[in-house]
Amino acid sequence: MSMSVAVSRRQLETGRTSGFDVDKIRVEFPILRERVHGRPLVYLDNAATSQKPDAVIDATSNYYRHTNANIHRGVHLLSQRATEEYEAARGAVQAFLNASDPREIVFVRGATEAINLVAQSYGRTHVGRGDEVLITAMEHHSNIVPWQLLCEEKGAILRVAPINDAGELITSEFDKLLTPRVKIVAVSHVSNALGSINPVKEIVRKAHALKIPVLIDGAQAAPHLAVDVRDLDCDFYAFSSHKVYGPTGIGVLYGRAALLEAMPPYQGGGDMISSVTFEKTLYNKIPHKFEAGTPDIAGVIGLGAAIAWVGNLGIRAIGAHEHSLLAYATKVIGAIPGVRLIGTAREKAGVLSFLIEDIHPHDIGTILDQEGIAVRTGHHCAQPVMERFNIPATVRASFAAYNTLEEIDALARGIEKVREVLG
Ligand code: 7TS
Repeated sequence: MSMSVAVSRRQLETGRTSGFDVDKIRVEFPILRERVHGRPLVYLDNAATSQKPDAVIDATSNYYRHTNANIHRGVHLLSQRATEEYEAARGAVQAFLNASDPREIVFVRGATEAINLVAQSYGRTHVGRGDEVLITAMEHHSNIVPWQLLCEEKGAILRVAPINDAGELITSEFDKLLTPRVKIVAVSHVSNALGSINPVKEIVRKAHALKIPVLIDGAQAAPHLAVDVRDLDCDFYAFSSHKVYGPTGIGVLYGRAALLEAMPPYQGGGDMISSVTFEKTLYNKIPHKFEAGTPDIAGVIGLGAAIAWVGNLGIRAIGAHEHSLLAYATKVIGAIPGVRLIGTAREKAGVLSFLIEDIHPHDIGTILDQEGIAVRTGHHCAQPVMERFNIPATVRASFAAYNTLEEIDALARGIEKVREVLG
């Protein structure tokens, strides 16, 4: 019953099908047929998590129906089959990121765990008293707190490169903070609260000139952009399956092989060892050294199916579709009297954050929900971004492959309703 997830890099970028037919795509997502408060669901909370196509739901349930066994340890057929499917998904992720070696793909719980892994394993080895860790002012809490924990433990200093009023990184300020005291740079590829795309390739180039490694938090980029870790030349790249049409509970850390090999394990347990005695334990090879215990096998197989699904359409076609949604939403929503857009960077992906007059975003979200429209309201786990703009929260609409221009019109009507009721 194993489903092939083999997918080439070229296909991932350009797709297998010609023409992007959003109506056909929508049929593949059973949840889009749900009704919410008696209305058709308009799901615009994709930056929080995307919905899942049949291909992913089926891959996960087929694993439990036909394959379920533990991996890397059984001689029996099911275990071998499970191991093959698990490792095939690693190959799919390798193609998705254009990594040169499957050993550079570590399965973790999500972007959050990937960043914690690097902070704890690489960070604790290389960051000492008085050293610095450099991040930006637009990071998600997941790319702030792990570094704060590290800095607190080590007596190191967290430096934060500021952003301008459009929500763009001020690169001249970043450059000033990038000194030999910095032992690692950790920066988001795309901001979840603002949608800004960071010039990550440039950042890597500048950091490498000082021999400083760079971690890219790609949680909001992987669903929208063709990510090429070799072209970016980054040292670490983190993303979550659940934002790329895959299951929850699984994610990826890409790490340059030489770095992963030199790093100590993050967690101890089964599968990450080659031999154990009470005197001395020898660790397994990468990536297994970082995959202690029974992993989320179904999740990994589901992620492989999600990447194959993305490959069918091509990430460039998905990104282009979302870009037209964002452009349309920026024009239509931005033109509504009283609406203030938060995050107007020249380079953006996937996200429209806004406020309406001085109405609290939570109230806006509640009224939109009554209309069947799902958006996120709040600080989006990026409280420093809210502080930068001196606001408590925003309303955030965020887009995926299956969203339509009609759904943006529905959002615009919902906003008019909010203004009628609360304006
Ligand atoms: N980094 C960024 C930029 C994110 O947007 C998120 C999640 C994470 C890291 C953490 O990912 P996780 O899968 O490990 O939780 N962002 C959001 C969001 O914007 N709304 O809900 C989760």
